[in-house]
Amino acid sequence: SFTEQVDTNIITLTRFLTEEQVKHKEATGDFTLLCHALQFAFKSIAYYIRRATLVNLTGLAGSANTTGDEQKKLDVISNELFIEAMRSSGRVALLVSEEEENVIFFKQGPHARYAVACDPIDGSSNLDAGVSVGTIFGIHKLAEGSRGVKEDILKPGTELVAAGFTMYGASAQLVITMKGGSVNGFTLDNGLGEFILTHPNMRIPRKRAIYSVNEGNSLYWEDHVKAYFESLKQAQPDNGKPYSARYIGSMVADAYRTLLYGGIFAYPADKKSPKGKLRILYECAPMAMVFENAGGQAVDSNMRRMLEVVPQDIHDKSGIFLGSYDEVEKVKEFYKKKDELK
Ligand code: P6P
Repeated sequence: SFTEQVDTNIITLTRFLTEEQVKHKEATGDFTLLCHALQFAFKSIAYYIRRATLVNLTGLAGSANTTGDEQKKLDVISNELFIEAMRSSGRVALLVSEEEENVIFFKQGPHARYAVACDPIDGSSNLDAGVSVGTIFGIHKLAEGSRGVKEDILKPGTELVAAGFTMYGASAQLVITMKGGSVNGFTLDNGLGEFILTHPNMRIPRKRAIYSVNEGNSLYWEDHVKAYFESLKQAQPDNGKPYSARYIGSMVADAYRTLLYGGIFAYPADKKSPKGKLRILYECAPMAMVFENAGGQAVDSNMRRMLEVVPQDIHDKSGIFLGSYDEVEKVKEFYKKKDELK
């Protein structure tokens, strides 16, 4: 019959968040409301990106952001959208955005118990080329009694209450994980305007012969990093084949592929970027939480667990190796030999 054919077990993000909330008796609903504001922001950004080329939003806005890159109109719109969505939720005391030099403090009431870090449009330099870009976010809870100060967000990723990203590709894909929880993927149904659970309990393959790094930086890499990537290009003992290379240059797209297929993504600290390029609060730590909760690993250039790295300031950067459990173990093997490999 018809009902047997139709998959009626459609779980929307809204239903998923409510089911999560009722699992925690002490839940006030504040976190759920914050997540509704997040999903509103993602839907709105997805809308603008889908129309970007049509309404010529991809030109330069003429202003430059704190990190000096030329700001594209979509960066500006997405950043403002995200800020307003967080402010109007009434649950966010402070926000760190890649596009804002300083912390944004919202004048809020007692319900504002969260600090949010975000990169509203990560990979925006690829926008004009139609490459998938994304929003990356991390959510911290304020310390007891705090009204919201910078220190509330300068914490290790182990204290994140939730993190994830939305990739704006053929359809918008949201990946979200909560502290100690699983990783769940949702696909935006543009017709309904609903995120539908399409990838429940995502688990990254334990290993996969795919590496994702900007080889154009190899001149600046440390010797053990060069030796590691060279080793991937040799015939591997298990099947006699070298690894495949896949690099998009948009972290959300490279991370999403690595999460689905397995492999290793890396942006090592090097002579050109001694502290690395990717930012801890809104690129490295949220991705590290997603990958760990999916059974993978994330370490910095000194092989420290990324989630234990504590940023000193809001735009601090780090080297990062992110991916399948066994693939990160291989990096550690080369790191151990670093003094021999000089
Ligand atoms: P490169 C995009 O600008 C970004 O911040 C990340 O999304 C991406 O992984 C990285 O930089 C790409 O950097 O130096 O390889 O162009």
